[in-house]
Amino acid sequence: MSMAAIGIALYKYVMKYSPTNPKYINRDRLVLSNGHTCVWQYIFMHWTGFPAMTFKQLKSYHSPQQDSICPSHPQIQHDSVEVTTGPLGQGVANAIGLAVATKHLNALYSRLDLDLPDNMTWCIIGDADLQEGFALEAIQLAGHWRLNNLAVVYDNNQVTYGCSVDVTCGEDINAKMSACGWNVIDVFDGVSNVTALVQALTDAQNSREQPTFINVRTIIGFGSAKEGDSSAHGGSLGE
Ligand SMILES: Cc1ncc(C[n+]2csc(CCOP(=O)(O)OP(=O)(O)O)c2C)c(N)n1
Repeated sequence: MSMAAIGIALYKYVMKYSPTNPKYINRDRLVLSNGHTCVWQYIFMHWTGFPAMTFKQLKSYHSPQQDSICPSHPQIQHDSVEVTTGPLGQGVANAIGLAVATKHLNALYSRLDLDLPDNMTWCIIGDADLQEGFALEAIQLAGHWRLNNLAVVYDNNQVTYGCSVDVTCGEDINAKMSACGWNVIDVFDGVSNVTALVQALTDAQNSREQPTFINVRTIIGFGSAKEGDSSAHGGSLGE
């Protein structure tokens, strides 16, 4: 719910993808490192017309239904899921790997004077992805190698599983990302300002020299009775 506006900005205005030809080679890659929010991805797959993602399938989310394509973390065998995620931080490292692979292919094709592939890799993360050491190792490599075909979109709701972030973490994350060589963009109203989000995503696409970190301030459980509270993380929302 806190990422709904991010989804509209990405899926409606910026990301390059095809619901009817989901594996075409020059598509953008989307990696949901905070894989526990996969119902967000499933809903956008439904709205944008991925044929298999019917409303009936959406209702199978998190269920033991044998033919469900909506498991409680995204799995690569389903269309439009590029990477299976779940262990926090791992999607960040995988996304950086995808961006490296794209750069490598682009370098090979440049011998034929082709600037292809030229797709973006978008990686969505939550607070806890930034608390995993190996994500930070990959982040420093991405900055060092100037992977400008990569954007990390940070769902900064300052709430994790069971407590708020300030209990364990008080760093200046923007300064840290800048120090790692990233282009840093702030979006202060990430729950409703789609225009600002589209602008930030477009700026990331246009970055010439650096990967981009978009620090989006959001509110967990936005619109529900549990808005802003860590109980919105995984429990039922109630009435
Ligand atoms: C390496 C690892 N440790 C623990 C977990 C269990 N876990 C799932 S979600 C979560 C907290 C996520 O917090 P945040 O990234 O802020 O997401 P939000 O609550 O905002 O959705 C934890 C600890 C995990 N998935 N991976």
